[in-house]
Amino acid sequence: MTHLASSKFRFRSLCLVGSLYYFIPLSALDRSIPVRALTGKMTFQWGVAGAAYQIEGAHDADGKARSIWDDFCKVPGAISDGTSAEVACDFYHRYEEDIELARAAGFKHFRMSISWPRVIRDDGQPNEAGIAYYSKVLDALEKAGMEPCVTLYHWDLPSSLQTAEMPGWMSPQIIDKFMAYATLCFERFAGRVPMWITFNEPAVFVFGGYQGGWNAPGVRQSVAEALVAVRHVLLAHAKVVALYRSRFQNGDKTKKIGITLNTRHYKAVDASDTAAKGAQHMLEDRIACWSDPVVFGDFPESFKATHGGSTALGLSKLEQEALRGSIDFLGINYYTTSGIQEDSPAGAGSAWKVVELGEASGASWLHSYPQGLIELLRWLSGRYPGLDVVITENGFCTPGDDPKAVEDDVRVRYYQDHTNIVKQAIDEGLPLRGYFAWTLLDNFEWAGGYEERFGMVHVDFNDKMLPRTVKSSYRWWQQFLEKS
Ligand code: PNW
Repeated sequence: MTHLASSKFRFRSLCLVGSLYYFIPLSALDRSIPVRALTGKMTFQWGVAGAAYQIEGAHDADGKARSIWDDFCKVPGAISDGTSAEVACDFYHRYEEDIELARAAGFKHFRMSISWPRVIRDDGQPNEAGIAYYSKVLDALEKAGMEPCVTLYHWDLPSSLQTAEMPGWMSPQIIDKFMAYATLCFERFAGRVPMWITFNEPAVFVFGGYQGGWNAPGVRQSVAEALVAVRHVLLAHAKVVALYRSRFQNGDKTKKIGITLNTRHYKAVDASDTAAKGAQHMLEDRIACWSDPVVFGDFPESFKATHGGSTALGLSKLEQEALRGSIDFLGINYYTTSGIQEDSPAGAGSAWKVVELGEASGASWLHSYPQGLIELLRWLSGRYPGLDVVITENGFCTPGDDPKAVEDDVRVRYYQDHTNIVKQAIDEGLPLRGYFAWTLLDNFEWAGGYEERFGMVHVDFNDKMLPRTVKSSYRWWQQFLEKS
């Protein structure tokens, strides 16, 4: 295994780097800003989620331009099993049968992403063939009675925007590029898409792509440098939401736009003050650093203090105004929880460490800890009263070579436990509006290649025909959704 090979694992373990934080006092945030709860009356959404790059394949079909992930897969050691997503599940050619699988499971909502380099050519002109493909996918969803939730950016930046002159999300020019791309998507698809997500997991593609280098484009630099990309992502989000609201949403409460964050709960596992403060610190450092700006218009004080003096985090009044209230719902991807435990050198009383909780999976970072989900939802609702939350991903990983791949009882149990928590959260009155399972098909798991399976449908990647076989978890969903 080369240095980059365990990239995904290293991202997750980076979360542990510096786990011996010292408590930084919090200063009060402005909680007076009303959040826009647009979805209050909607029925609960049960859906299944996926992302273009992980399933589509057809990497150069019909005029598709290259993406930074196409390039990254060519870097020796970047992907743990040396594979790529050139073919993946070939969803591009098989979307009809796969959408039928999702429909037959009983899902009424389908989260997908648009591949930017598929719909815009490197010369900036629309790629009509790529646009036609998404149009057909939306038609198929409509026919199947499923409502689309579309993510604009699930990590596959066009390679032409990641060059020496134009370093991707590090460049301020990316904001206008993203606006042009979003404008095209809204113009072509907004009439058929009631739910949009600007970004999927900005923390992962910013810190994985522009700091640790374990995600595309594989740039390694300091956290302080990567904060410039954090800033650009947030400003691009605000601009695109303003565009959507003024030209496409027009006050229609059935249309929504939000952002999706990678979350985990950070739970104090002893009664010490240190653990409680450590957990709060991590929740702000990893989650509120994105959600505070899009709700309140600024970063948490603790985050600013951690990165003391970073000019990238200084937002002007205008920028704060643009960001404040710039989501109709908060998307959270929830998979796991980390425990926070006091770890004091004798007498110091202020250091803590991260410990693992729950049942292990086929991915080192993912331990099943369902209780953490409701605790995180409570924390969010305390910090952002009335803000609608949608779980945009939740799922479990089994190893690529698992001999019991199709009888995936562990995944059944994971879904059972987490949907129980979802029901409990609804009963408790938490503003949880939807849940999307990750994911329909086994697929290309980024730097983990095909060694990690998250699907409720097995795909045999060793067979050229890529046969699909439903797993026990798929049948479990079928029964569950029939009753819901
Ligand atoms: C998500 N964590 O990433 C992505 O949105 C998907 O594309 C991916 O396939 C899925 O999870 C499974 O890995 C995550 O550290 C990254 O808790 C990090 C975490 C969770 C999810």
